[in-house]
Amino acid sequence: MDFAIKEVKAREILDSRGNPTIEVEMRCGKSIAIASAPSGASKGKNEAVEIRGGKAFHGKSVEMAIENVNKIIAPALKGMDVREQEEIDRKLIAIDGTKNKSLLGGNACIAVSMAAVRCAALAEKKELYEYINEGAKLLPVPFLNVINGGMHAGNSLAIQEHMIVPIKARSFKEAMIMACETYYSLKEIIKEKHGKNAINVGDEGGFAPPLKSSYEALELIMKAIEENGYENEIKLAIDAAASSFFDGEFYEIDGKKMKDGLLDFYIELASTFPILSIEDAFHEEDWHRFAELTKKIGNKVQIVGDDIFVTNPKRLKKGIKMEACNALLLKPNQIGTVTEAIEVAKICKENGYAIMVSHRSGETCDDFIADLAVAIEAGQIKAGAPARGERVAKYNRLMKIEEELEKKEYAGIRWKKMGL
Ligand code: 2PG
Ligand code: MG
Repeated sequence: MDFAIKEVKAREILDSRGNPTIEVEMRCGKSIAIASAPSGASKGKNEAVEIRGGKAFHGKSVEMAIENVNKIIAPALKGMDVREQEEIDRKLIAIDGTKNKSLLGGNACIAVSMAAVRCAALAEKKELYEYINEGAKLLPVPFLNVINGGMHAGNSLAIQEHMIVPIKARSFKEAMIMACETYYSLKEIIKEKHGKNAINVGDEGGFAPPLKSSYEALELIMKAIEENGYENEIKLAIDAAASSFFDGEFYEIDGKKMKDGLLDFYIELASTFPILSIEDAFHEEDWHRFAELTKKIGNKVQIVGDDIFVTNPKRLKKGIKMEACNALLLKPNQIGTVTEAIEVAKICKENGYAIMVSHRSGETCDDFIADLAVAIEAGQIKAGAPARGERVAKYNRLMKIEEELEKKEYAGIRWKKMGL
């Protein structure tokens, strides 16, 4: 068997917002793998840098990142053993030489890194999740964003994501059935209350009704859950993405300006609704408020760090030390290589942090994160609403994995141990 990398080439494709992104094709022997980079709208300041520019696409072209793959990365990786993922990723890190992949581009690096894992799995004739972890069997609980706000929607909701979490399903498939049924009901409820203009969807496939507050949004979702009789099975979660409504001094949310009051706002919200997880409750440098929230309600609510950690081991370690959160949002493109993302997951496990693998608001139909979530036994994944091709690609892949696995477990069962 020939495992030497023969060819690496990149091209420009479009993501779910019509923005250009990078797709990488890698070949070793007869195995050809492709992978593409997703892209965020509510990006953390400390994420790996996406290289964009030029005239086309209003300056958003990724041609320069593509050139980096074709002219710099490809010759450097040629001949390397595709199974040596760490060596491949270390090489990318070394060539780049910056703290935030700003020379090669985080978008170039992650697409190459993902293509390499996939190519190795193909060459070994294994499924991707199985190749990364032979013993993987844990299907994640899906977090489905059914009402979009913030930077993902054209409405006035400050909170970016209002999610349903079918923790009490018996399998991943059953979780998806419950989620879809709730989603259909929610559509009817919104239509009835706010008219048919209100059922258009946002970037992640959730509805984007013209609501004024997240209380209203969560009430509508609760109604949809109750109509289906799932009030024991489905809980709620939010991603505030609070950096996007912080003006440097105040948080402006649901028509009010707050500072310390935001902490009480979340406590109140979590005592009114069955919320089991709150992500990015504060802006990305508000470490102390994160720690205070975790201290106050972290025993019953998962406090997830996204922009605050940006899947970066240094920032995660600081957070662990400060007890800022109790969970991390894992987005491989925030750090730029699969090896580093897996390292971050390891640090989480060693320190009792939960892990939620995540898509980006700008996505392609690449389903890499579905396999990754199973492989690292994250137990949680968020990939948007059960609508729009780039969102369901991940959920469909997980249903297939569930069907394939002989020994399997749905992570909802594990959450029971946390009293949820
Ligand atoms: C988030 C993500 C994904 P974006 O904030 O968690 O939902 O959004 O990709 O825009 O950063
Ligand atoms: Mg987030």
